[in-house]
Amino acid sequence: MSNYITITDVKKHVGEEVTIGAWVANKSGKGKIAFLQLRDGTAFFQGVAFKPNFIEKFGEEVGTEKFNTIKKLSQESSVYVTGVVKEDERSKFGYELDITDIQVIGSSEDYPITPKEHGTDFLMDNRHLWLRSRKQMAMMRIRNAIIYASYEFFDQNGFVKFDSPILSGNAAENTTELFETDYFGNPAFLSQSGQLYLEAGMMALGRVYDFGPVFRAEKSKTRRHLTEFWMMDAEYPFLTHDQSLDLQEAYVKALIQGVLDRAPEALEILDRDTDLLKKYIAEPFKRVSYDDAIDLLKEHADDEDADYEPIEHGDDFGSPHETWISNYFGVPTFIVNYPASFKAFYMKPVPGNEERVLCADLLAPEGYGEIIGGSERETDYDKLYNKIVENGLDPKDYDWYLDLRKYGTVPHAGFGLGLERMVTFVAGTKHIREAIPFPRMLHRIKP
Ligand code: AMO
Repeated sequence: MSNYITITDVKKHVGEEVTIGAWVANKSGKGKIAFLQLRDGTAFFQGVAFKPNFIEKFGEEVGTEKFNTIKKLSQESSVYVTGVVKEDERSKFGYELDITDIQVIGSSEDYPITPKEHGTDFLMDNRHLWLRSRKQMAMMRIRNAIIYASYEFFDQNGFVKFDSPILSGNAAENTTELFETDYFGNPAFLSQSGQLYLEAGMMALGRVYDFGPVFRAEKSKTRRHLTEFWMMDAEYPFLTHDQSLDLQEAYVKALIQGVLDRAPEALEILDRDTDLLKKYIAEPFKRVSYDDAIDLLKEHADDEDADYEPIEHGDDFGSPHETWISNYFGVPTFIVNYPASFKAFYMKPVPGNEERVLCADLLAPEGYGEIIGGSERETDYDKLYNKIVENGLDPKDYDWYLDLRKYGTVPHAGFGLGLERMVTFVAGTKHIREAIPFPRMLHRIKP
């Protein structure tokens, strides 16, 4: 077999005979000619087989047999295909393969996902195969580019990766959304966020971050919720709340830039408006207080595009409120200083106003909803202890976390970004289920 290469590398081999391991995404042609749409994960590429060339090379009998093998290839068969790389201005990819030989690796009979339209449930049931489609591959490439950019950003900004556990003896966020499991006869919980452990890491190493799967037993059946998702969590000492928002803004911009740099083809496949993405990088994010946002919503309640329920100070936002606010500003928008009543116990109150906390949710524009939740943390032992009790939690479960306020407490803040929300936003897709290889949702745990 000749030189084995991947499809993206064909440009380095123009005029040479190469072999590519690939799947047949589609096939067409008639009579003496066959076209194969080849896919190997790196790119799509067309191969052309011409019967007379096979007969010339292999003789009538073997040449005809090989050509017929190509004609009979069914969708998603795997093959080693050999051919000469040619430049081809007509194809979008710019190259084509003049096929000179074929070897079938694995056949594929009655592949369920055909080029025709399928319903979402059907595609989700076949997620293990749906992942091979052009759009789904593009989603995974965007996800990969965001992960890469995240590691790069944290590394360049002095952060140390600090892995927090998944099995935990206490809740990090909200006890109603915990997945409980049996840990040798005692209850244990799947992590909802690595934050509390990161705070311990921060006191050892300064700036720290983690990136891992988290679990929320939320019974929400929305296009923004998963029960298992991946979170990038960061924690840092000695930054003010505003400086913390500056850092988050720089981080989100770096993630968007990372996708523009590393996955431009994926954005093109998904038909994403990259001018908008560039605008989010170029313009400052908006910062608005929770109370001002409520005033704004009340003021615009009768507008034609105000597709939301009436809202009062003290109420939490629903998705329609978030969508309206972010559309109103047209750039990612931080809503700061929410009421303490519906936020987590560890947040520090706004100085002089115990009812509001130093937190911020970052709302993505275009209706993609919240992508980051973050806050400055309570640093005082007694206040934190009381908040734990007020929230109906058992201080004994948090003794180690309270210790962090006993031994050299420092001002600190942090945030968590939901990877799949970010992927959905950057990719410009409607539903979060396409942003993760195998989504876990209220009614789906298979495949
Ligand atoms: P929070 O609960 O706001 O904050 O979560 C952080 C981010 O995680 C994402 N997210 C989700 N994504 C998909 N499905 C869900 N069910 C889901 N729930 C949340 C969102 C959200 O902004 N400990 C804090 C972070 C911190 O302060 O460090 C926390 O977990 O993008």
